[in-house]
Amino acid sequence: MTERKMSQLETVAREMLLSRGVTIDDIGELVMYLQKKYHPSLSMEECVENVHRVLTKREVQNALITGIQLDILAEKKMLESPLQEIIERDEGLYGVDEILALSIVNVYGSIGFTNYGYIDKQKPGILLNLNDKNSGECHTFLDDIVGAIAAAASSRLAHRHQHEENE
Ligand SMILES: [Ca+2]
Repeated sequence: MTERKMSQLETVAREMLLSRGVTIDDIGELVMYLQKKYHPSLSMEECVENVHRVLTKREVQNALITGIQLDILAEKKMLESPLQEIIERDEGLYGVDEILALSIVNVYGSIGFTNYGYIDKQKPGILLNLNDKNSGECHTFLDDIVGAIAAAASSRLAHRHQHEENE
């Protein structure tokens, strides 16, 4: 990645992501999972580069710091009822975690939405760990955000490949 000055918001968002056990490589692997069937020669480096690019977007950073903060507060049992119980139990009908993640999904066009739906059903790699309900951790928001970042990075990658083919 070329040198550039990272905003404080981006630095914090990246630190929060790491502190919750999710690396850029973990998300890169999800991108590989989504895209390898379309681009057989795809490298892990290219997947990771696209994840880095997604993380430079302000709407992505905002979703990250908001979602992770709510997960942490739920883990510490610091939210008020009934939100505490809803987030702690990851109640299926809540849906705000998915809505927050949608602000990320379409940053690079609508195929992000298809990728997001697919990866949310399959739950490969890090998404399986984040969905482990016996871990004592709460990742009600983070699992959707991570899936959405991977979906957006996949869209970005697919768009760029399309441009290369048309040239
Ligand atoms: Ca969730």
